[in-house]
Amino acid sequence: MTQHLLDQLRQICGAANVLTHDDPATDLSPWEQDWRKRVCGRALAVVRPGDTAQVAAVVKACAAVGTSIVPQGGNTGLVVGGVPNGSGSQIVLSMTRMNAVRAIDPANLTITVEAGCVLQNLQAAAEQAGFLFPLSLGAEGSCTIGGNLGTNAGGTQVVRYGNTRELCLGLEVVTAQGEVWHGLSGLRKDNTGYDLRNLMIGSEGTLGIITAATMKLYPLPAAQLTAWAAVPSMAAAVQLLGLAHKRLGPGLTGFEVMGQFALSLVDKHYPQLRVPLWQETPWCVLLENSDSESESHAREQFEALLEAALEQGYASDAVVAENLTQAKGLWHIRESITLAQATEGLNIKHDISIPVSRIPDFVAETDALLAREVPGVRMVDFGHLGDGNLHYNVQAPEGADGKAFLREFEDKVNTLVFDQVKRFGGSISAEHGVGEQKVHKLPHYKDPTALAMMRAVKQALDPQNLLNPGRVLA
Ligand code: FAD
Ligand code: 2HG
Ligand code: ZN
Repeated sequence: MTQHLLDQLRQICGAANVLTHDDPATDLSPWEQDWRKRVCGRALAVVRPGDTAQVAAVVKACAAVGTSIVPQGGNTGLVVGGVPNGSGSQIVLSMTRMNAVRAIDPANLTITVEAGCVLQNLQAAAEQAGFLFPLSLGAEGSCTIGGNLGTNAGGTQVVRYGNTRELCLGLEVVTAQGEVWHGLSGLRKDNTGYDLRNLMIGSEGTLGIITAATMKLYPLPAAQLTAWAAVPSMAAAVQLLGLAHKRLGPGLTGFEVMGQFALSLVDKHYPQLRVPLWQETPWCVLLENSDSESESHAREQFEALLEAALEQGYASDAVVAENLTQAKGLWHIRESITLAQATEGLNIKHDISIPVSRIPDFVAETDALLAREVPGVRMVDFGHLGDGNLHYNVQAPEGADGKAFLREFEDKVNTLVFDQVKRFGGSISAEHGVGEQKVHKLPHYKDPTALAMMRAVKQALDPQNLLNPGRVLA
């Protein structure tokens, strides 16, 4: 039966696009190993369709024999959602061959792309046409728009433009039955029933396979300035955020916070990046001001904001990048924290959200709790403060064995942090999703009625449990 399925898949996609372990020269680990190297699954085959009709035919062939499918884009996900389990019986449906830009509609301010389009290529296509596609994250050189939609990715521009969901106007989706939903409308208003688009977004490949999307475009700003500020406390960072909202309005397009230990890791592993100000302050903040008028207008506004912040004690020092190269350098430091942390060793990641106003108390209380319960633990705190979204990450004590630390403490740390998140009215995942990593935690923290509705939706759309089983819902 397996051989028959593989033959069918080869007929649909071409033999070169169905990779299996039978060929000893083919290494499937790039599709089987997750980015964080937490899990290495085993696939029956990696299938690489070239168009939507092929995706639909693959799903029909798999559904006929009950073979489950793991959709995969750039495989940069951080919660074990896009790699196969260890059974050797799942198909990885790699979308990266479907990477075309199908259309740009300048008057409608939209771009329609296939799901496997790499985010950076989508940004470049928009820019070439004279527009901004604002979704931006550290993995943009390899993550795909299909994966961004699958996870409802956030990134560093959410404070102004919203998550991937807010940037999407239409989807083309292959259902679990292998039917195609043609939903690439590009409409900003459509009240003809249930919002299936938003249901698919963030469903992590468990409800349908996204094959293409129509995304919003924005005018390119006339100027974009970046500043780096040293702030004396998390409370001061929150006050600085309020001031930036007030002074810059919609010009505030980025507001990131970075703790001293997180920056010390960048300094340790990438000294050539020259992290500014970190040694003299517990927190640094990265701000971005996008201006539709001119660079001089942006600079004037930005410098006035920073002066006021210094006067009011919300910042103790600050620098504004002089040019684009300097600005890129500052953003590169911020985006290097994940890699620096990985180089330091295995760690526990959190992508929590809390109302911004409560973050200073959350951090103070939870830091103290963890220090008490897990002696020597090192906190790698950073993230999208403008969205109330923190990467409240936990590194093993200096010199400890990472694997042993995870074995002993991962569940305990997660429970301590998630209980605190619940107490503070937050969410246990604001960005990376549930995947396999949080699937057993979700029932403890999600409203039970919401969870029951999620199960009913899954049962209705994918009754055979073919699409990414064991992810999001156990
Ligand atoms: P994959 O990892 O391949 O898949 C992710 C999930 O989406 C899986 O569940 C998969 O089944 C599903 N999926 C993939 N393609 C499809 C499709 N076509 N249809 C349906 N489901 C699909 N995330 C953020 O939100 N913000 C950040 O700032 C951020 N920064 C990152 C920085 C680094 C260095 C790294 C390594 C990761 C970062 N991430 C961030 C996480 C990751 O990049 C995002 O989750 C991204 O959206 C995943 O895209 P991908 O194409 O790699 O998807
Ligand atoms: C980021 O904001 C990503 O850089 C990754 O969401 C966060 O490494 C992390 O924990
Ligand atoms: Zn993030």
